[in-house]
Amino acid sequence: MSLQFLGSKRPDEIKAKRCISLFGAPYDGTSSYRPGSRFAPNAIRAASVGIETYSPYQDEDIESLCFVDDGDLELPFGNRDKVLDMIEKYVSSLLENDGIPLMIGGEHLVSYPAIKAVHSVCDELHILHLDAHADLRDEFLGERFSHATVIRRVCEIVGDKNVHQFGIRSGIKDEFAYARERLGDFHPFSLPNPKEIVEKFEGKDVYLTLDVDILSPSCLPGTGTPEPGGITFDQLLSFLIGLKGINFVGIDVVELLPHYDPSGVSSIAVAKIIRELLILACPSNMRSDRL
Ligand SMILES: [Mn+2]
Repeated sequence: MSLQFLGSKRPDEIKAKRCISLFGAPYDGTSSYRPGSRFAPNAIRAASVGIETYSPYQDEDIESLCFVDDGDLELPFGNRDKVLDMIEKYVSSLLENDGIPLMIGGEHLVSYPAIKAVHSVCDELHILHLDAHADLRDEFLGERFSHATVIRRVCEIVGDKNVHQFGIRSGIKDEFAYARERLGDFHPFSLPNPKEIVEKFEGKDVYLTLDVDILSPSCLPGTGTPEPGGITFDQLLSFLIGLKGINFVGIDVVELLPHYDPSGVSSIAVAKIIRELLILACPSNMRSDRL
């Protein structure tokens, strides 16, 4: 039996059509510094058995949620365009069944096709981008599609004003200027009060893209481009839990490199964040009484 995320069901075990689909997009082909995020999805699944299905933070058990672990996409590592196309088509197929995608990267470029697919079924889509890096370069090493340019490409899909960046502490001067002048929100270094975010996005469709390097490397050393400084695990967790009430139409969690943390704590930290995100994103009609 292959690895499965804690408390998840397999697609054939669930009657309801509409559910959260957790799946892995193990691609790290454009990683500019250290590759290895392709190993993240299964490392997170393996680490998830070390935590509980019950969240004392939100007083809810993920076993009561309608969510499936769809496994990993089988991606051709050497063919970036085909990888992006496969992810986009896969996310579109989930959306056709009214599902909510929860994608585990992989590097950050995997967010681009997922957001493209989600945007195509929304009138207006807002992106909450949590990261240490702005990822707003127009190109990197001559490439327009890279994990260092991904949010710039996302801006071209959803519009600059619908992109909202939080926790950013690294980038070139032009990226910071772009973010300050053009994005809907730019809140560098730390996270805002989540109440303000909930008020602002109430009733709107929101996609959350979480690069785990937003955390201080002292909490999460297992990442490709660690950036000293940053927030603590508790700060991230209380911000995310504070977003309760937002309509999440898609989520991704990217850039974990499990092998750079021999203690394994980075993978456990991400598994715990995903448990909380599942509860956060699960609408009331995807709870156990409707399974
Ligand atoms: Mn980053």
